[in-house]
Amino acid sequence: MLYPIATESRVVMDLSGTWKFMIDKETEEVNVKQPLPTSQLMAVPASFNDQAASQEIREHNGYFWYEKEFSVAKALRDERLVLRFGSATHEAWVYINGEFAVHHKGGFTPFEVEINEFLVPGENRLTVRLSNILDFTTLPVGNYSEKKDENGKVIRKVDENFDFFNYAGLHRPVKIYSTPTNYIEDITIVPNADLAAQKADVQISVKTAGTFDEVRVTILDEQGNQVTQETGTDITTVINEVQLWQPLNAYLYTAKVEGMKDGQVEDVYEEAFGVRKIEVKDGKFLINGEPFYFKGFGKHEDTFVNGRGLNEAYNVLDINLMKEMGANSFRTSHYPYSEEMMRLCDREGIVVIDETPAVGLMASFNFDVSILEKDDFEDETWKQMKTSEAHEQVIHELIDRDKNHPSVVMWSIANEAATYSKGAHEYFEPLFNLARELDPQNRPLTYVSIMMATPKTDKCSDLADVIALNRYYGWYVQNGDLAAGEVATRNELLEWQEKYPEKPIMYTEYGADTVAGFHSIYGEPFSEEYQEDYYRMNSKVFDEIPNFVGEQLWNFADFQTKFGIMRVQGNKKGVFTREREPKMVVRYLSDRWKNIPNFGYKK
Ligand code: GCB
Repeated sequence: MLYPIATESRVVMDLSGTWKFMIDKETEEVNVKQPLPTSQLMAVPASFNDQAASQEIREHNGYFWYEKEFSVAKALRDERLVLRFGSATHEAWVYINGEFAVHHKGGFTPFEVEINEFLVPGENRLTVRLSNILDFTTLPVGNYSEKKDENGKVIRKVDENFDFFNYAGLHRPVKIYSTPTNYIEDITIVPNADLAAQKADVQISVKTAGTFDEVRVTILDEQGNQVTQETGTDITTVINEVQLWQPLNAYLYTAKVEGMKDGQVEDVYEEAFGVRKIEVKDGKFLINGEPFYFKGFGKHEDTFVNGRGLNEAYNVLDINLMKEMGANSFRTSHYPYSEEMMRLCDREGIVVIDETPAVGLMASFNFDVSILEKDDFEDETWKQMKTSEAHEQVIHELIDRDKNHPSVVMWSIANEAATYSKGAHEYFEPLFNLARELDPQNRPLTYVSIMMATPKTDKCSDLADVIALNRYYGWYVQNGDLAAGEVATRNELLEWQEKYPEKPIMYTEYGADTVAGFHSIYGEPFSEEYQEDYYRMNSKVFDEIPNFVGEQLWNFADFQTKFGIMRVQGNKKGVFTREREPKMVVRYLSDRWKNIPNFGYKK
C-alpha cells in the first residue's frame, strides 16, 4: 500500500489536530447521524489515554468515539478522494456524514476507503467508533473479561498479556488524498545487486487502476538526475555503477512512476528505494556480501502524553541517540511502527527488524524449564489462541506496507510465543510459508524466542533463518548473581551454536530494570552499577560465540506498562529514561559499540 504523498497529480490533506472525543459508556446508543454529544477534545495523532487527566478515560476498556469536521476544496471534487488512517488502535468503524464507510481490525497497519460517494458540499462529518478490546482472537493477545455492575451495565476488562500499556486511539495521521480517476495503485520494487559488477537489476511492477495508454518508470539518483527510463507495468531496469544502501550510509534512488494518457502524464507517484543485498549464509548475516553485526535495541513507540501516538521529534531524537552510541539497528518490538519511522530509517541507514504485533501468544508463564524438556510438553496456548486469522492478515498487511523499505532486513513473525509447547510448529509453519511467499524481496525470517524456549525445548527453530533470543540471565533468573548468569548465558549460546552451526544467532532482548539515579557500591540489582555490570557480562560471552551476529538490548528507553508488582511507573530496563536522559551504562555501551565495526566483527 502506497504512503500518501503530494505529487504533481495528488493532493494530501492532513486531518491532524484536535478532534471531538467520547468514551462509550454503553448506556445509550450513539446515533452516528448526529454530531457526537460531547465537548471533550483529543489530539490526533496520539493515544487518548494520557491526554484527558481522567483516570476513567485513561483506563477505559471497550468502545470510544472520535469526530472531526472537514471540507474538501471544490477544485478536488472531481478527483478520486481517499480517506486513509495510518492506524486506528485496535478496531475501527468509520462513518462519513452518518454513513458507514469502512471497518478495520488490527491497530498497527494502515487502511483506506474511497469517499467521493459520501461527500456533501461544505462541511462533512467524519465519525470513528473504536475499540481497544484485545482477546484470544486478536494481536496483541489480551485476557478479556466482562462482568455486569449493579445496574446491569457491562464492565469490560482487558488484562494485557504483554508488558506494555494498552494505549489506544488514532495513533497515526488521518489523511485524505486525491488521485486522478486513472491512478497508480501500488508499486513493488525488487533490486537485485550484482556486487562484483557494481550494478543492479531492478524489477519494478506497477499496479494501476483505470486505463493508461502507457506507464513510464524513471529511476532518479539522489541528485534527481535520471539514471534509467523504461515503459511498462512489469519492467526490469539496470543501474550501472550502483550506489548501495549501506547501514548508516544510506543511498536512496527514486522510482518515478507516471501513468500516461493521450501523451499526457495523468498520475505520478515517487517511491524511494535502496539497492542492498541481504543473505543468511554459513552462520553469518550478510548485508551487501559482508558479515553484518547488529548493535542496537528493542524499542517501543512510547512517549509522554502522546503514548503510542506518532511523535516525530522523538523518532528523530531516538535515531540521533542511536547513532551517537554507535548503534546501527533496532527491532520494531512488538508491532509495526509508523510509516514515518520506517521512512526515516530508510533515509538514516538504520537497519530494522520488522515485527508483527504477535505478542502474548502464551497461556501460562513459568521460568522452570525442566518440565518443558519433555518432547510432548503441551500447555494450553495452542488450544486457547484463535489468532491464526489475525496473524495471517497482519503478515499480509505488514509486508504489503513495508515491502519496498531498504531498512527492513528481516521480518519477525512473533515475540515470545509458547514455541516450547506442542502445537507451536503446526501454528507457525503456515505463517512462515505465507511470509516467504508474500515478500517479493525474500528477506530472512525469524521469531523472537522466550527464555524457556531453549535448544532442548523450542519446537520451531527450524523455521527461522536467524536464532533470535530474548534472555535475562542475571535478571529474571540468577538475579544479583552475574557469575551464575554468565555461565548460563555461555552454556545456552554454545548449545545453539552446536545445534545450528549454519544459523546466525543474536540477542533481541537482554536487560535489567534500573532506576535512574540509584547507585550502589555493592552493585545491587536496580542500580545503575548493576545495569552496567550486567551488560559487561553479556558482552564478554557474546564475543566468544562465533555465530553470534548481534546484540539488541532491552530496552532503548523506560516505557509505560500495565500495573504489576514488578513495575514501578512502567518498565525500567531503558538505557535511557523515558525522557531520554542517559543512564550510566550508555557510556559503556557507546564505547563498546564504537569499537565494533558494522561489518566483519565476527570473522
Ligand atoms: C520480554 C518481553 C518484553 C518485556 C521484557 C521485560 O521478554 O518480550 O516485552 O518488556 O521481557 O522487561 O520483561
